[in-house]
Amino acid sequence: MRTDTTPIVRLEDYRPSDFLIDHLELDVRLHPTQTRVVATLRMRPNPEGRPDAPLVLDGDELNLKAVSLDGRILTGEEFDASPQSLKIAQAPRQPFTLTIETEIDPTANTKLMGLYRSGGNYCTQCEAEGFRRITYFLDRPDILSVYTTRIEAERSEAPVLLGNGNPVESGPVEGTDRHYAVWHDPHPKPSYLFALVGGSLGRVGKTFTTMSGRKVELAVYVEPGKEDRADYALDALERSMRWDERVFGREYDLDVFNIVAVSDFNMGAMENKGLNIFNDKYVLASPETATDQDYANIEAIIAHEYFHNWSGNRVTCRDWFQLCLKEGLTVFRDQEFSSDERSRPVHRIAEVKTLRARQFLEDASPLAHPVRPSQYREINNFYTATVYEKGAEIVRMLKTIIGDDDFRRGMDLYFDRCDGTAATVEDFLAAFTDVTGRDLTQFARWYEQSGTPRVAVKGHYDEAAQTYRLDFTQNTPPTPGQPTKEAMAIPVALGLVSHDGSPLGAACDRVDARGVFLFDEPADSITFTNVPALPVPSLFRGFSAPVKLSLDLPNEELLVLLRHDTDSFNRWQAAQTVAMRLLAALSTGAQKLDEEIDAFSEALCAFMDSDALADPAFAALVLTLPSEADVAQDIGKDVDPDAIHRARTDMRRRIGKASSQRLHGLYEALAVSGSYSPDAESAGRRSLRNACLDLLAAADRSMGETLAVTQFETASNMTDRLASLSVLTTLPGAAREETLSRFGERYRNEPLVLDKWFALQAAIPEDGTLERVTRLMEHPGFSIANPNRVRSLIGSFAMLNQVQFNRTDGAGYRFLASIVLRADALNPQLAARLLTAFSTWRMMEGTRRRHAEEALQSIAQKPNLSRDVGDIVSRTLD
Ligand code: 0A1
Ligand code: ZN
Repeated sequence: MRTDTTPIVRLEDYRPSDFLIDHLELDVRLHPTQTRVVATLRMRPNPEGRPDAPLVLDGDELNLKAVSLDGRILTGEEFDASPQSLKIAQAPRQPFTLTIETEIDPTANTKLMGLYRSGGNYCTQCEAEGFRRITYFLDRPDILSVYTTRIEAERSEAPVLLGNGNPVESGPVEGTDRHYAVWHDPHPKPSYLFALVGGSLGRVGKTFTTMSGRKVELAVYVEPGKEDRADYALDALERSMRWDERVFGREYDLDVFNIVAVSDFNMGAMENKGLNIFNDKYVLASPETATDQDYANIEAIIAHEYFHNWSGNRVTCRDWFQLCLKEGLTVFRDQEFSSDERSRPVHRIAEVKTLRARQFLEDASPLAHPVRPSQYREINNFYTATVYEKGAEIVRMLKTIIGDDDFRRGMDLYFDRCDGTAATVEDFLAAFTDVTGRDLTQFARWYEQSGTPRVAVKGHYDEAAQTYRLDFTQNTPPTPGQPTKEAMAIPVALGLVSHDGSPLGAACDRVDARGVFLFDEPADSITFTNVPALPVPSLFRGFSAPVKLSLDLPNEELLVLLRHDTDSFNRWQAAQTVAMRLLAALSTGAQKLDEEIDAFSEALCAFMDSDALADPAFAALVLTLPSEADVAQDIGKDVDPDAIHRARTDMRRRIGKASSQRLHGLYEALAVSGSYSPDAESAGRRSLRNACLDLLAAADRSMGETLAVTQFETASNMTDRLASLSVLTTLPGAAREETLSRFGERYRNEPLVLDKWFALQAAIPEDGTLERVTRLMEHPGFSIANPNRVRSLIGSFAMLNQVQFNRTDGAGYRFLASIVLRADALNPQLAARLLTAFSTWRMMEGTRRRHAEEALQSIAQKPNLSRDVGDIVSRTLD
């Protein structure tokens, strides 16, 4: 095992900074390899800091040129500088001005942190600790400063110069080909929210009038020539701003709001104050190049970054342990926005699918950690599904427990009270305690305790007494560093459903007016009275808590829920539970399931007859079986991905055969003519039609091939074209290869479309895919330096291709290990994220487990690993 020697940062060691920086003036002269940064810091000792502490500023790979204090250049004896820090032992005990000049090389910056170049443009990424790669600073989120930034560049190289806040002045630099722009951001902010952009960019914009009547200039900047692909993002921004005013009473607070799309970016996007920087994948959309899912993602991420203006920027985090304070809350806010803009139940199902696929997986893996971790080696490794998605579930549960009105009152109090501060999870919860008078101490465990709670429920009907009792127990499995667990406060939204769907007059005094029972003991029972016949319990409606439920109900009763529950989430869940039972049983060798599979197929047929056309998006979800990865997670140990793949293919075939007439009927009925629109309803029809195509192809390969090729040829938009190509990837043969190559040729100059093409091929569950992926790495459109390309080709292979990544000969694992090492030399964050594909290794059967361990060890033993990769590999092996 690798012993990691990088220091551990602990929450319990937090102490306020010894110095404060009230104002920062930055003068940045952009140059491809020798950018000069002059930072003028107006500082003072922090009254809450230590009185005689030295001043130690953070740096990362910096090249110091000069430093002066109150206008006097310091001599070498007066400070101690390295690329990693700048230390002044005898800093003044009263306000002072420190001026620091550094030189940086944005072209050589392949980590994409700090100032770097993307497609010839200059841009920055400072969260979490990138600002220290621009200048020496107290690079921690509780240092809030007012920033004034002057940016200067060659006019031909960077005609557009953008910074945080409002534009103040701009003009030529006399006697040169250079020009400059000055930006001032009046809102004190932490350094991680700093940004600048310089480059040649196209612009789309509009004016927005806020709720109090102020005018704001909105703009989206993209690669010149792609302006028409930015309209949807601009529209989503305007809708987000309106929604935040209406639903949370939050108004925007600057004269401009700029979004810039760049093609090299480690994450989805970044909420820098007034200057959001986006991965272009989440900005650019046209019917020809983007799918319905892309449009939905753009809308959600534009909203997410905008909502950070309050949840993250106006109220920021005291330290990085509080990351969920801004991320969980902001994910919750963007989920609510998308639910309001689209179909709430359909969106909820999509959220839960992601939560289970990513967060439940993480929580059951060696990388499990609390929503608020108590320690870290590398903070970049904590931008996780747990912090984001489970963090959002906590906010949702809080709202479920206290109700909509108190939730809004609590949010208002939190924003008002903490505005302009760097806050903690305790500050957040205190606002809700103060408006409701509720003690949230036990609820706060959701932030501290990792692992997914298991809730087991048993129902007992007493015919004579006409009562129905539900017995609940809960337990949370051990996770790294947490061998024992306490009971959680779990909101259970529930109801009883009769076998024929007729209303039941049952009542239970433990269930509140919103239909919620708060289950906060290790075990508890509740009893419904006035229950005339054996009911079917519908538990965790709307997925009211992020737990795993085990409920002793036969399949027939679950299928009653599919037919009659008033809660859409649980209708979908019922079908999924039955499908999962069948898939898990088939994968682990059960033979005699014909009757059960037939009964399930019949229920799906009945569902299609009654519901499919009424809500196509929902129907598409019901008709989609749990993924192979979901089944693997459900089985949990000694997993054989080949057996799971066979089981799922077989189930799809049988369901497809049993319902082929209906599927055909729907496929025909759902054909849309006319021009493409990305709205949720049209997207829903396309998703159902494509789900039908998938099942039809599973049932009859040659018919599937004909339909898919025809759809590919006649498609008027990327959603339908890609869906047909995706179906074809499941059908080996000449048609597949030919269609793939036509697609690759057609979009050879469209990197974001090539990403889809890479991803589809990397996920082909057949021998030969590893060789195909290796070949595609030589494609002119691929680059190991670009995160989108790497994630599409290598990430899809490792995360989506259960069968080929987990090859029994270990070649998939060795391949990933070699790529992780190559990527680590360029971009450690990217490498560390790829490496998380190994987090499932312990649940594999023995041969695969041994190969995976060897591959992990081969990484762990390499010298000079980045802190990012070193941290993930050591925790994965622990
Ligand atoms: N705060 C951003 C996520 C983000 C985090 C780190 C980054 O550095 C590479 C970039 C973006 C968000 O939640 O959208
Ligand atoms: Zn965020």
